[in-house]
Amino acid sequence: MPSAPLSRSAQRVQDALTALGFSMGQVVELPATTRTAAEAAAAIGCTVAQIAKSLVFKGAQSGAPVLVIASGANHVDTPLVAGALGEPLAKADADFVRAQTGFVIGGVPPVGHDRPLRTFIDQDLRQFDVIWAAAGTPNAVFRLTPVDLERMTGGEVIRVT
Ligand code: 5CA
Repeated sequence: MPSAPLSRSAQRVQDALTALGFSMGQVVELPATTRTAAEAAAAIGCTVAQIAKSLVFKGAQSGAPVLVIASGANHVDTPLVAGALGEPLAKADADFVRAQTGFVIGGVPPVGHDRPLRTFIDQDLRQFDVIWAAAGTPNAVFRLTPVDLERMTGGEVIRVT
């Protein structure tokens, strides 16, 4: 069965992946919600830990956005990220996330943002052969490897938990 065209935000992520040379990364839009890591894991049929969740924070002093891509099983310890960043982290609200990335919470992808974001990657994701990340909407995901994720984002791999 031919697949339906991707929604605009999901296509934007697909285009970013293609432009970055990750042509094997195929964005899929699922009938079920993938808004949270648990929902995404259930819809995909993988473990929650294999979901690369994209969390946006704000540098408390600079006000700059910070992207933390963490294993869905981990609760991010913000002081650990702050240590790597060099300033404390403040919470980002939904409007900040949308304004800084161009995507809504639950669909924030690791790449394809309006502008580059300082990015940190949870080292725990390295244990998996395959992981899944959000692709622009709360129904869209794509499959990748931890090495792909590190290469496409240029993110710094750190302990987050
Ligand atoms: N699509 C899935 C994974 S493929 C996804 O995006 N999951 S997530 O965990 O990366 O995105 C949801 C995250 O958004 C939550 O873990 C939470 O950190 C954040 N979030 C949810 N609601 C809010 C809110 N009101 N303000 C700020 N952040 C929020």
